[in-house]
Amino acid sequence: MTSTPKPLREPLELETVGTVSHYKSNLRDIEFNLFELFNVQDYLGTGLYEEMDAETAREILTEVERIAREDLAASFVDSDRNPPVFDPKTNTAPVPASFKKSYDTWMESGFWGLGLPEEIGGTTAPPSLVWASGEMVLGAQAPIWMYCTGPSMGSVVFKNANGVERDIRIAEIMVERLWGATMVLTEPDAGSDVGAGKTYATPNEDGSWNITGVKRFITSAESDLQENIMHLVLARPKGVEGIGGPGTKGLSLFLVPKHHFDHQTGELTGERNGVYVTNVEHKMGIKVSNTCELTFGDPQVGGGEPAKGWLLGEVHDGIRQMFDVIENARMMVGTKAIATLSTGYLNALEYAKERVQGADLTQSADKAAPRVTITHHPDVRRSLMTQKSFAEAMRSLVVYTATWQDKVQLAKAAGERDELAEAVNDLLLPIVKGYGSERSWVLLGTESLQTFGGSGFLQEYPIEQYVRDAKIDTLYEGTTAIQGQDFFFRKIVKDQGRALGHLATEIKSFLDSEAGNGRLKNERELLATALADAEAIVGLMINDLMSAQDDIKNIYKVGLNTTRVLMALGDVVCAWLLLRGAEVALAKLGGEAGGADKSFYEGKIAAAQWFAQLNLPRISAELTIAQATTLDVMDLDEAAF
Ligand code: ST9
Repeated sequence: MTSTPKPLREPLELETVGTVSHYKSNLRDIEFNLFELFNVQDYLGTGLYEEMDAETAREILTEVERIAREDLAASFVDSDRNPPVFDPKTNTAPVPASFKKSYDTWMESGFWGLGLPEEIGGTTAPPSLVWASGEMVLGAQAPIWMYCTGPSMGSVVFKNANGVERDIRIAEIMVERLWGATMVLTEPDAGSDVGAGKTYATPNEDGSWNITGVKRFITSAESDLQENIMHLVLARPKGVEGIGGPGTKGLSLFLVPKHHFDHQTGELTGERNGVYVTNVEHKMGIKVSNTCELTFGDPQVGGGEPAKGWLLGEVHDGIRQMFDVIENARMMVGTKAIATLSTGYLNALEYAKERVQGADLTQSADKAAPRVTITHHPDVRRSLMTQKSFAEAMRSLVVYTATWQDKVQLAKAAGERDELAEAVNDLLLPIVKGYGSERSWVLLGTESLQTFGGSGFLQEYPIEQYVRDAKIDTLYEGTTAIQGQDFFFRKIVKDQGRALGHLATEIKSFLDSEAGNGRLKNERELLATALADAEAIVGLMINDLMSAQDDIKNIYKVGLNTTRVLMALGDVVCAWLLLRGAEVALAKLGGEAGGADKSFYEGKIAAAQWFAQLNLPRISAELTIAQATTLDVMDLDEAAF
């Protein structure tokens, strides 16, 4: 007898969606990371986090999980099949009703305020809790998170207000009135190269500026979800001596509202500002997330009004200010990708446990042998364990990175700076974003979808949408190539290897320990070799960089290996985190763990061993490839490609 598990939803009735959720969370593993591996309870309930004890944090996670699975996931399919349609006459692109309902539920929950400063209406919470709960929102319906970032961008305005009362009040209004907000960097000819932007700003006598130009790929720049949208815009001051030079350092950050408002009360004045959405892109995935062309101050567009903006903090420090948004958004994109792989894996697992196909390989010669579920087949097991190990490794990576953000926040609350925590967080961010998105997108396609066989290609199951929705994660907020460059040039070389050195020391102390009571000996040895190989890749790249002082072309050799070193160190860090988790799991199994916990811990150990055995030996090959780097491909005539 053969069986095919029921498709997710059919028909796509709004009333029925939500009863079966596409989203499969892994709250058990999220809690494992927070409370068993990284022990955040040690600082919850005290000091800065006095109001946020471990019990409250667990309650929040449970409720966010429920909302994500039931309410946010409910609009996942409908908002993909019925995406917003841009109306060029009104410059609008309203979202579907199903999505609005999900959005309203999330805003009513108040959880969007987690981690924002209390001074502007937020709720103090450690970033580890914010990203742990964020994973579930991003896995269930990521565009909700993207549309609701007005308050968090308000916190960037607050942070950078530089004592300017007007801007502090604007930040408060953005939170009070739950406005939308956007990050506006990209232009048609300024993508990765933000410093090539041409949009310019000229000062007005009343202290405002007129912005002129066209921006592209602006997320959430139009919808009917909020009464107003505050655009955070990079533009180059023009005609003012001493500012507005070339490159990123000549950019300033302006607050440009969609509608004018009273800067004291926040009430809309009824006047439209001259910033209009002039196109909404047709995309491969996350279709409900409006990706807009945004035109500023064009007399031919809308009512032809000037686009008025206000300089943030009255300082011309735009790129640094914008990186407060970008860093958060890079963490968000990595977490989104990883969350999608996790639900992709859990959907594939559910399918594989039910799908009956073929005989067990040991009985393949017997054509009458009983058919078995595909979890019996070695290649399916290989695939499932690969998905599980990466999803869990990268979840650990996200939570681990966020615990460094906790340290930054705790130090700040104590009136200090934890420079090591800042540097380690900076080092880990391109791994979360670059490595996390690459591994997730590839595995969703090659393994999660593949587990479903031909059914994975159908829209009855969520995986094809996951694949479409996850591809963007390797592209926006800095492509993988940008992450690799950022990782090597800025986070390793500019940092003089301090953060990397700290991480390597932590990994080495794990290697020198008796972690795992003999059970992880082989994996510790694999990790030791992989760490040495990855360090050797860094070493040879630094040599190439030094030799570029004599022969500048050698910098190409570095550029040929920046993505390689990002991925190699991503594997090393992930293996280490999984093995640390396995050590905890072994200790629990040696104690009282039984029932579901026993299976959970056994799964943690198996995933760690699998990950180490499968991925770490490959880093020796990466070193060999890096050692063999030549300039041949750079010397090749373009015509030969
Ligand atoms: C996009 C939208 O893709 C995607 C959708 C997003 C969804 C919306 C949701 C958003 C949620 C966010 C909410 C926020 C809430 C926050 C909450 C907080 C609680 N780290 O090397 P240089 C700075 S948008 C920090 O010379 P180039 C630094 O100031 C489009 N700072 O660069 C530096 O000066 P210095 C995304 C960094 O050669 C200065 O930049 N687009 C970092 O001039 C100049 O540095 C991109 O991501 C860093 N890692 O320019 C652009 N790096 O050195 C990708 C640089 O003195 N391109 N700075 O400190 C790049 O990143 C380029 O490398 C480049 C190069 C533009 C920086």
